[in-house]
Formats: sequence, structure tokens, C-alpha cells
Amino acid sequence: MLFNTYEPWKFAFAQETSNLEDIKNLNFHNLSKSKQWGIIGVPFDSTCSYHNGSRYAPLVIREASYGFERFNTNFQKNLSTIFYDFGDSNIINGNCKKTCEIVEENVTDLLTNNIYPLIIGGEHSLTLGSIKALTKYYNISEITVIHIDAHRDIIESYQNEKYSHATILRRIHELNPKEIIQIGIRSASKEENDYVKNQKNIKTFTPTDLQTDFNKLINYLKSIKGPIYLTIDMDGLDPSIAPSVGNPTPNGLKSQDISEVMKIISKKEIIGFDLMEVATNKLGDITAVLAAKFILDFLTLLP
Ligand SMILES: [Mn+2]
Repeated sequence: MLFNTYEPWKFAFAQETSNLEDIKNLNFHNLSKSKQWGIIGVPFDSTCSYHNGSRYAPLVIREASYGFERFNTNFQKNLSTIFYDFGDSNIINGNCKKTCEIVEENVTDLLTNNIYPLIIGGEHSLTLGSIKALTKYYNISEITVIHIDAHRDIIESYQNEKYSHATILRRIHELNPKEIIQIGIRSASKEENDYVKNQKNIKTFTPTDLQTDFNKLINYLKSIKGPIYLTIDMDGLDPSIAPSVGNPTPNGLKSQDISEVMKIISKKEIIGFDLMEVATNKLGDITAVLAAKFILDFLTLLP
């Protein structure tokens, strides 16, 4: 029985057992047709180019998760999704590529046990490990990546590094997913914009696009077929509501925009979710509180 005792190193409402061996024996997936999810924190921020501190985010976001109820008033729904908190991944400071490989191994372990990844970053580069693990179970050419961010993160290399928070969507695009939908974009290099223009499978929605015709985004998301991976860089939001991020960028999204996206895609086949780039070591930080709420909303909305 979970009493939601305050255990700030575990996400609120997580199942008590988070030992993979125990979970295999429990055989939950025979009891429930719904997907089970596994939280992994990845405290890595080595390639960060501006405000560092996202290495502390998994801890601060978990602590913030205790400020909310199991019942979600917005959605009139209880959180009933089965999910575990497996703690934080090992990382190798200063080595983005190897850390992504560790994330890939961890996520593969979860998927082997029929548990889907929910990653708390850490910097955005770690998304690559999670998606690469999923490609062992899903055909990448059928996966749509929904990418909420102020930045495209799609440059070939950044500061001569191929593996960086600024290049990660390029590495993902090279895997050849069905489509990448970038939402909230308002900062990109000319090279990045030129690259995107020449690709058939990258769609962009800027904050201005959303203000002009939000339904266009909704209808686009409703038309998605096949599995979806959702990756959120918290700097996609406006810095007035999410200031503690690696690269704050003015004129961003509202938190309701993200809730609407989640509402639509929760009716579809979601196979992975990550929430990245909260950069704070302060308990009760408002960006971390919002991040915790997004994770709870996500888990509540799942069927
Ligand atoms: Mn960003």
C-alpha cells in the first residue's frame, strides 16, 4: 500500500517497488493492460553552454512532486498509471556520448521488462540514449518525435562537439524518424533553419504560430499515426514562468500550451517521455514545481 509518505528521492505516487528483479516476479503486465512507466533521473549537465545546474534537477523535481494531489482537478481524473522510480542513472561527467550510452542501456533494461521510459534530465542530449533504446523495439521510421523547445538543437556540431545539448535533434534526425515536430522554436542559427527547410520530415510551430492559430497545431497532432516520443526542454516555456533553465529565451510558450499538447497525444500511442533542462539546486524552485506538475499531468492523462 502506498501512503505517499514524503520520500523526496522517489517521485510522489510511484509504486513502492522499484527493483527490476522484484517487478519481474510481480508480473504486473499480466494484471494490467495499461503501460507501466519507469522514471530514471540523469544528473548530467557537462555540455551546458550557459546556466548549468540541470544535474540537480532530478532531485529537486522529485521533491517538488510532493506538492500535488493524486486527483487532477483540471482533467477530473485520478493518477492511476502504474509507474516506478528507479532513481538516478550513473553518468560520466564530461562525456556526453558515454553517458547517452548508459541511458540507452538503462532504458533497454526497462523495455525488456515491459516498462516505458520517463527520463528526468539533466541536459537535453540524454534524449538520444532513450530514443536509441526504443529503436530496438520499434521501427524508427514509424516514430514521431514531438520536441518542445525554444531551440532547434539541430546543428551538425557545437563547439566542435557532435554530442551536445545543442546538436541532439540532429543526431536523432540522422536515425531517420517518421517526423520531428518542433514546438516553441524561437532561437536558431541560419544553418539550422536552412537544414530544416530542406527536410521533409521536420515540422515547426513557433509560439507566434500558436497564438495565431492554435487549432492548426491541435489538428496536426490529432493526425499523427504510430508511436510518439515526447521530449520537453523546459526552456520552450516563457522564462516568466520557467526561469530556471539552461538557456532562458523570451517570448515562449504558456504552460497551458503544453497541457493541451499532452491532452491530445495522451489518446495516442506514447512510447517515451523526457523532461529536460530544469537547472536549479533550490528546493521549491518554481520551474522544478512546474516540471513535476507536467510529469504528474502526463502520468494522469495516460489511459
Ligand atoms: Mn532549449
